[in-house]
Amino acid sequence: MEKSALEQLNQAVQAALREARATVLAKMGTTLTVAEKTSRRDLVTNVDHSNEDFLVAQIRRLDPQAHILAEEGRGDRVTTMAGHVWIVDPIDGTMNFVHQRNHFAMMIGYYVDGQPTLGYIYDVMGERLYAGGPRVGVTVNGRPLKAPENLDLTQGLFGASAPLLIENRYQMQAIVAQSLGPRITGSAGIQISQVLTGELIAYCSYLRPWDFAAGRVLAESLGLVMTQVDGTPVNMLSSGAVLVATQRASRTILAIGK
Ligand code: 2AM
Ligand code: CA
Ligand code: CA
Ligand code: CA
Repeated sequence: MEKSALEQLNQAVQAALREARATVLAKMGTTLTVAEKTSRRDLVTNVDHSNEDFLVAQIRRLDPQAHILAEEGRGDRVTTMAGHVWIVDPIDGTMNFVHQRNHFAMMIGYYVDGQPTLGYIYDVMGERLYAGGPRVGVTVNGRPLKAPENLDLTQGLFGASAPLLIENRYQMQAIVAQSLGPRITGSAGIQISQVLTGELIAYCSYLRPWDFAAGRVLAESLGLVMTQVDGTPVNMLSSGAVLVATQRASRTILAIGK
């Protein structure tokens, strides 16, 4: 794709996300319909559904060749990364959305023949839209975002996930012990955005494709590293324990986890 076409697409997706934010804010003033998916800790609301409907329709309008993988099932059955693949999480941090009315995000990742191309993390209440990709650069609310400093694990706060830390999977307690301390927000999108800005040195959690697709595009565009916690590459079509970190922290963490 021509760079100018990609830049135009980037602006159009950001406009769609701003429109989605306004609708979500309006719906937060009404009574939410909340349902359990697999457990009492795994929720979905009418806003997850309606926002996914909206985002999927916008993507189809902008890219008639889109294959869409969306968390709540509004998209297509995507079995290959060939062609134009869009990966959508309409509300990331639904538990926070329901119980805090804060600390949740919308996420979209766009891959062309498997190549990270555009990514979006929208911190709705913080009103921060992280957007871009390797060819167009990364912005926050339209202003260029500088790559975070390449600090090591001992020099930063560690974005953890409660289950991995409590169950001490992948030596998580030893990893956290070397950092300046753990932080747990309950939204992969918010925590990955904090790695993009350098507020966190790393983030590690068991995630599904829509939890990490957008973050991978943005992280790699800023010189950060996203792999599985065993050091193998992430697979965009399956779940895994995913680590996103500065290059130095990634090396240190992968060595501890071995
Ligand atoms: P979600 O809100 O879009 O489901 C903390 O729960 C983080 O892990 C959130 O980003 C959440 O995304 C994600 N997550 C992934 N799988 C989950 C599950 N089975 N239950 C709850 N959260 C899950
Ligand atoms: Ca969910
Ligand atoms: Ca999610
Ligand atoms: Ca979600």
